Amino acid sequence: MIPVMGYAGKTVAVLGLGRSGMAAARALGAGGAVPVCWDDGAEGRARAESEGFALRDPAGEGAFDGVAALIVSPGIPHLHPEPNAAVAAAWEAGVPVDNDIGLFFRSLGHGGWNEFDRVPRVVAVTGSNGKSTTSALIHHVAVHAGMDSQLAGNIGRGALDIDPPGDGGVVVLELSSYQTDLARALTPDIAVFTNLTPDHLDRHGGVGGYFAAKRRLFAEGGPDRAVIGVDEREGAHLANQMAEGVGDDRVIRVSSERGLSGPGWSVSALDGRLTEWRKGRRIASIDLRGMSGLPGAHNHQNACAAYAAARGLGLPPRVVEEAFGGFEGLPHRSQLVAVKGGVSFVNDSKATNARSAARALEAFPRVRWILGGLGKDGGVAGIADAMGSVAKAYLIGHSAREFAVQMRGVDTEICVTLESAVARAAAEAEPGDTVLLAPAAASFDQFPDFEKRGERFIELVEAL
Ligand code: UMA
Ligand code: ADP
Repeated sequence: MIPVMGYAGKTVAVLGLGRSGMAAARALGAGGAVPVCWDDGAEGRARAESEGFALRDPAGEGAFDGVAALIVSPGIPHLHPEPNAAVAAAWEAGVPVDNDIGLFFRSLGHGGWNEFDRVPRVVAVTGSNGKSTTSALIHHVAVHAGMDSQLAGNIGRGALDIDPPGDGGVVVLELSSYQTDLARALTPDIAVFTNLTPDHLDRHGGVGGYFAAKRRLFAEGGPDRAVIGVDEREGAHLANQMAEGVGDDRVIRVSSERGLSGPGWSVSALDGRLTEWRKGRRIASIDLRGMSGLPGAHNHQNACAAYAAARGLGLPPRVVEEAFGGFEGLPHRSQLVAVKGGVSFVNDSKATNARSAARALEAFPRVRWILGGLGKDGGVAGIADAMGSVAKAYLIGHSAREFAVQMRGVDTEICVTLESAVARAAAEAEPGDTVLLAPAAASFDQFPDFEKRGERFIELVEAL
């Protein structure tokens, strides 16, 4: 755990008692602060009480008297669509609002760092898609290279939960827009922006607010190295603003759509061949096509970003290449579950928005596509161009009919449940086909979360 600095002897309110809130309460306590906790759900409150934390309803009369800060969990709205009542009360009382990521950055560089030969470094990864894969890949490469690396943040483990990094240690943090929007300190050594497509727009008041939240990672003086995906205009704009001039290699530009070169620093992968250019010279290249843990152009983009971050950490190209070869991918992201009778079954349950599902479709030549759930704004209408590989679509969940109407020219069948969709797709699949779960929708209408949806898919495939 990273003890929180700067609040010793002070009372700090913690709102939300899930993974990040509980980690924050413990870390505040370890740093000598007095956390007073609240969760709008009884389960969260019981969790805090069982660990001996005091409860205080922040919406109550005088709740912020003597309180130094309010720490808010990422899942709790702090601005849009409506601020949580406790956040609005903190504004009224003039109490600073922060989150566990802000606490992490303000607390990390203390302790015995003066004695270290090599100061620990933080790599922070944000973007709309590919954050978890890119973060996990950077961590995997760092571990392979013998570095003492820890992985945390939006990937499931609270940032304050990690062990204090030692001499030469590395922390890889995956950060969502909810986290970067609110943190009062954001000072990574290497910041990575994978890409930008609309998501979570209700929480950010539209795409402008969403981009503004993500780009906060690159503000405040800027990181030592900025790794930026430039395939969308937001990334191209950000890279341009971060660089002092054409040869400024504090910015590493990344693309999976075109080959980059020139006087700056870039990493691109056209048709699966990753190439690094720096100061007008080609430095290295890696063939990504045979790497089973990194299938498809979207994973080549992730590989480029991870490669650039690893180079920013000072690792040689051949060490990164070796590590890539041993990367098995993450569960629920282009995960090969089984090959039966020449048919591949792939679990991409994490494809919860249309753009990520489109990328998954493009990674396979002939697809029997299982999709549906709780669709997002616009459904799948915007990704018609990516449906060329679809032999047939099997629709499930709340959005099944809406999606079917949007898929003109594609053979569709409303299956309603995942069970029926897997059975139908398996029965109709021919050798060479891929049965792909890439829902383009959230899971909450039929499953507790995307992980349970993916696990059920695996069970059904195994039972075939
Ligand atoms: N709660 C309230 N009031 C509200 C809403 C929620 O009190 O109005 C309480 C709930 O009752 C619950 C707690 O807040 O007890 C949950 O907080 P949370 O939703 O922030 O969840 P945590 O368990 O703290 O997990 C969070 C991240 N969750 C979200 O951002 C939604 C986790 O990312 C992250 O791994 C974890 O912190 C540790 O850093 C998950 C996620 O789904 C993987 N992220 C989203 C995504 O990837 O799309 C952004
Ligand atoms: P995130 O953490 O940003 O949600 P993940 O690495 O968990 O990203 O991948 C989520 C889904 O997004 C994957 O299942 C895959 O379908 C898709 N995906 C992964 N990387 C990319 C990328 N670079 N661009 C677009 N889609 C991607």
